[in-house]
Amino acid sequence: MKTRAAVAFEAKRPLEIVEVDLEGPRAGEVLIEIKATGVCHTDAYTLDGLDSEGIFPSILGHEGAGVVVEVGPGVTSLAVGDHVIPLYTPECRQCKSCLSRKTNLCTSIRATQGKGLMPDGTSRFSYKGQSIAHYMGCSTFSNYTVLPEIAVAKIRKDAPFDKACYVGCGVTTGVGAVVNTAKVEPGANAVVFGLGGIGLNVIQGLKMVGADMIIGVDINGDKEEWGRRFGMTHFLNPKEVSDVVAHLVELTGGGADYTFDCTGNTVVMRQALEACHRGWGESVIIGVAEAGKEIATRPFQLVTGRVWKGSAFGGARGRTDTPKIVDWYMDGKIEIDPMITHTLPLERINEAFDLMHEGKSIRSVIVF
Ligand code: NAD
Ligand code: AHE
Ligand code: ZN
Repeated sequence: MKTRAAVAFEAKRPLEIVEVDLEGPRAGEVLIEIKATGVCHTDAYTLDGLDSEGIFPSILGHEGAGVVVEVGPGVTSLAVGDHVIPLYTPECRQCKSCLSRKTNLCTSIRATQGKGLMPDGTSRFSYKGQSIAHYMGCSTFSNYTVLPEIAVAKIRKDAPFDKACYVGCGVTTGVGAVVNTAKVEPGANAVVFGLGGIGLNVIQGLKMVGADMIIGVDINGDKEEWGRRFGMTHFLNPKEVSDVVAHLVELTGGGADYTFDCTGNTVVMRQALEACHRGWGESVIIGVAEAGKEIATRPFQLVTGRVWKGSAFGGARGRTDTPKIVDWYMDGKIEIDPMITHTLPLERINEAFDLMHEGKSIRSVIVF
């Protein structure tokens, strides 16, 4: 079939809206009509050529929601008409990682996914006879896309697509980092670095679990109002203090119980670790750093009890947990609507990237 898609032909070049060819689902795969997709900073990072796994040409996008329109042979858990969220972190429930119960990082199809291919080693997308790579196993910047059944979460039918799509990455990543990765307890104090589409979800997760002091840090002063809207109690603009770590240690009476990096900046990651309380403070890295960047700190920081952790997709097991997060939204436990600052048609998708880079959006959602 033909489908309209925003194609990343080359790094650092705007996406082009073209009609691409899409092959139907093979065994264990489903065809999904994408109804809406968010634009995450990770899409921008790959488009900007900063991703060591970046492949061009490809169809980016990994924060979608849509409807199953065709199922391939052997598919048992999904049916035509199901409302779904594509998962860049699948959940096969059979691999070593899934069975370990220690991680959400299902490894069953990670190798082909990282190469922009379906599990059988081929792409379903092409343009003028040239193969186009899938992205993070999702390619939600296409009106139709194909995914393996194990990488699709079935959600309730009354959830609006243009909000539910955000659960496909940003909401789950932020709230999940608090609930699943850090397991923050009521009364804890926490610092969140970077108040964008992810950081604000960390803040609302902290509020939800009853954190006491919730400090937001951002170089964009406009983000203070946004943070306070979702439960932030204190704000710090690093441009206004000489020593960010010393300031935060002082403010928290010795250091934070939990810190979260939602910037992808390795200097900030170090600050986040060092702003943790001696003996027990835990720092969770969520931000994705540019290819070639490395983190550093004095080992003494860890010897004296601070803990450095990472979190991918909020530690969520996609097929099991995302439907529950959609329920939390529908039941009013978490908010999504105010964070979606811009809703645009596919033809205007490059504006979503501009708005993000200019710090003018929290989340832009593309509707088909
Ligand atoms: P965003 O652009 O919406 O927000 C980033 C925020 O960080 C902005 O408010 C910006 O002003 C702020 N910032 C930038 N540099 C800063 C600095 N030096 N100090 C303080 N604040 C600073 O991006 P987003 O969509 O929220 O994504 C944030 C990061 O999380 C990205 O690196 C993205 O790739 C990553 N991410 C990771 C996962 C995961 O599973 N680990 C999932 C989604 C996104
Ligand atoms: N490809 C990059 C790593 C990118 C990365 O860390 N991705 C996160 C999700 S970001 C969503 O917005 C993730 O889930 N990582 C786990 C995984 O298996 O990719 C690189 O550095 O090569
Ligand atoms: Zn994302």
